[in-house]
Amino acid sequence: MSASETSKQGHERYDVVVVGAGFAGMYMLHRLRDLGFSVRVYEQGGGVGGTWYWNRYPGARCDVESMQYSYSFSDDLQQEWDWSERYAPQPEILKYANHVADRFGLRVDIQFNTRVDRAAFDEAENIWRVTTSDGKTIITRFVVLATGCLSNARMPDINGLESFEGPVYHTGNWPHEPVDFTGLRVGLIGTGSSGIQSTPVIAEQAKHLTVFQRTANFSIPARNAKLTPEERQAFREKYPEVRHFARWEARNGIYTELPDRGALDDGANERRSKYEGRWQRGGLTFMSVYNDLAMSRPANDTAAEFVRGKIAEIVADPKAAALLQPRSHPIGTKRICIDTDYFATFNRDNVTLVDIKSSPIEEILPHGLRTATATYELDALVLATGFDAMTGSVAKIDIGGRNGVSLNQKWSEGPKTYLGLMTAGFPNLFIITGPGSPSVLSNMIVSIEQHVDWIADCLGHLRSNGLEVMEADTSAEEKWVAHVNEVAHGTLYPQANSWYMGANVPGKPRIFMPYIGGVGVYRQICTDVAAKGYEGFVLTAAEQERAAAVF
Ligand code: N01
Repeated sequence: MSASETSKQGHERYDVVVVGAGFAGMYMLHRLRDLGFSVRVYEQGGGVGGTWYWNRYPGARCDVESMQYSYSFSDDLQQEWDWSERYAPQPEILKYANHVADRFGLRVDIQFNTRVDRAAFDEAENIWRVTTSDGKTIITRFVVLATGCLSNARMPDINGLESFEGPVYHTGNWPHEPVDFTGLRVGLIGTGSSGIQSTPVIAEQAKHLTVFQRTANFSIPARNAKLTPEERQAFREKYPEVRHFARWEARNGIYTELPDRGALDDGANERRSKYEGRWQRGGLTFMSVYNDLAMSRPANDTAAEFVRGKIAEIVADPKAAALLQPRSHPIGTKRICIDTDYFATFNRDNVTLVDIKSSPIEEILPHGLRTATATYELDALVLATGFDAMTGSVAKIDIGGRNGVSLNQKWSEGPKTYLGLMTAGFPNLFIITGPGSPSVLSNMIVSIEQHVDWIADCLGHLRSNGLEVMEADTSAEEKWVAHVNEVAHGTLYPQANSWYMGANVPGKPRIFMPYIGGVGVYRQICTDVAAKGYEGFVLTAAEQERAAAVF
């Protein structure tokens, strides 16, 4: 257990406060404790697991294969844990998170059911004062925000929502008790990953399911299956290669073959057969069949057209098929969805697709919903309407930096960071997988481990060199923000109204938030920055008389 101290005013005092006990917060705690820092983690949920603690909706699974969506920091851990399926269901991922917490004795340093409401930097003392929902003020030298990118569920702004008399569920904040839709007429709003995963499962149970679609989305079959002991073993044996590849070679942190050509380098038959192969294989690697799908519209169109053709083959009703064919954005520029029988679900007699683009929802009624052209009787509502992504959970904390400037003020025109790790004016405040880092464009655990290791090494460096304050340099930050922007605008991504762009939240600045340069390139940049004495950061020595008491 980490040692903590108590200040003269009676406040608990730690070297590091970590906000959030998801995969990032847990590993951060583990690393820092091993280095001998005193650490306290505050978690608003009642358990570990972060996004996997909250997102319990029917059909919730990870879209990265389970053998890869797992920690790599402990070989014992990756050798001993048995994933049951190619894509682990949410309860199994949560079980894994709990196993990690127990195996590494993490719980003792995590305070659950406690929100961090405020963090204010004291410039005179070079400390942070952190205020929690249980009314305490904690003093700490460093704060690490491990608050997650998709953890602030967004309620849609629809007239009359509060008047609905049946149960209303948000996929991102699902009850812990079982939800039974048997015999009910269910309305589901939203057709992103969450809506696409939950639709087939709810359709199996509900008397009738009406899916209200504003924007059609591209989705690839998961081809989920049980993992055999032989498959698991084969994967375990090649873990060194898999993990190395995921960290350094793959742009998105996922082990797969690297494409050696663009889509138009193959003739139509060859191209179709490659897309077919990936479609049959299933999963996110559909997008890495060619190396230019994210860059060239003509190349991208070939993949998009292939998927639209598949939808037309699967969905029996031509009108429904046409509505389900995405045409608003290039494929992959919104997070591609991975499904099990999503499109086929619209062939069921108890499922109706309603286009709310041409006929928007006007209001929710006590027992249903009215669009511009029809009224639907409903007993339960499912909102799969997404998140205030990447910045939403950070924005909920009142964070005050130098000169009394709040982080929300600083980021009012969009998040600005140096390497996604720190933001100028907020010393000793680190962000894990923040805006400006590959984050949500990657296998999150690969990016989480890279950030945690970098931050842990960095705090070790500060301690061994008697350094008290670390801060992003404003001009390094400006250059990085410009670089992130430039790289994004060299791709097709900004063409979509995606949550990557903040476009799903009215009033949110339109900025492409994650760094799209690839996890390997980014890792090298971070490694080089550290090797050059944390170039682009300002590091300040502890005052002589305080130096001994810093840690
Ligand atoms: O959210 P989304 P999500 N009226 O923002 C619609 C990860 N994830 O929870 O596109 C009507 O993608 C909105 O319509 P539109 C993954 O990274 C991963 O599904 O704005 N509709 C859209 O259809 C994913 O990308 C996994 O026109 C409204 C939907 O709601 C991210 O989380 C599983 C509306 C929101 O889609 C977010 O996915 C789940 C309104 N007022 C999530 N407001 C896996 O690992 C919003 N919509 C598999």
